[in-house]
Amino acid sequence: MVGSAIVRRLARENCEVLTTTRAEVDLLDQAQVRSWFARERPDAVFLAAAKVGGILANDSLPADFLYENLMIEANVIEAAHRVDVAKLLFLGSSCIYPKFAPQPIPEEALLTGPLEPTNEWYAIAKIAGIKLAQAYRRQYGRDFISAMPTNLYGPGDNFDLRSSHVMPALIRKAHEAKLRGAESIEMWGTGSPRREFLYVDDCADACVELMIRYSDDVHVNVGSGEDVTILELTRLVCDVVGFAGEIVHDLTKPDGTPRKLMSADKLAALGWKPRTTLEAGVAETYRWFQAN
Ligand code: GFB
Repeated sequence: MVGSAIVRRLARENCEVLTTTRAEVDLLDQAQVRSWFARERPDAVFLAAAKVGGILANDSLPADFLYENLMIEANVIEAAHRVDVAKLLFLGSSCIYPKFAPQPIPEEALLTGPLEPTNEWYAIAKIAGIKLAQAYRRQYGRDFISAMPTNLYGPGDNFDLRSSHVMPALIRKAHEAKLRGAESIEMWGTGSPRREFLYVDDCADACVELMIRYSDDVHVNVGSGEDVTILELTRLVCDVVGFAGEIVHDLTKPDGTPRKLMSADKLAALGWKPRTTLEAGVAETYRWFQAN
């Protein structure tokens, strides 16, 4: 989802875009990654590839989330260093921050407290990615930087109800309930956790800005600066989809972290802000879902 959005955004830049498929290069395989980099010799790298998923996938596949993300980061960052890549942007996640971090969360909150248990495996891998970028900066003078996006959504998202994040799950559930003429849809948990959402094309735009203009040790939060409760989000999705039934709770599913609104100050100081409202982004994502 993020990689495709970055490719769409790069169409407006004067550059040649190099991509590859999972079938051609398995990022878990060090030899394949090194030979791709040695052959293609990119000037700049957006490292958006990752093993990702929603709260249930994170909670039930800890080994996959930790191992695969560590391998992808280590293989790509070391390969980029070996062929003298001039700039690399690593993408992390807002779940790197402590479960009870001050809100809105400043970049400095990293490693100041215990993580949210449902996604600590993924978070540890992403923290290692930030540290890899910093370490190659420090030891080898590489211009490797990191961005921490909030919960992203948009075209190309995963709509599988077991492994997806909340946004695509709700869009699919509301759509199918509407078609079936169902009386209700199920929302996991209490609905009270707050989440910050960013449309993926806005995230891609921020990534390109950072790639061109930012060069520092400290990672940069990439968010919208606003959050909503999961219940508010569920109501919004139902409105956009046109489902007027009831919302019922599935309290056997976890809530996860109570709130993770990131401070948008650092990115705002660089002159960047998102363009897409939550309403417009959900509507666009629903159009994509129906078409695909
Ligand atoms: O998006 P989500 O799966 O992940 O869930 P996190 C966010 C909230 O939505 C949780 C609730 O409180 C869920 O219980 N929710 C309600 C639902 N209905 C649903 C549903 O049908 N499906 C899903 N998936 N959730 C992830 C992390 O945390 O956020 C990752 O696990 C990553 O590591 C990602 O950081 C950005 O926001 O809780």
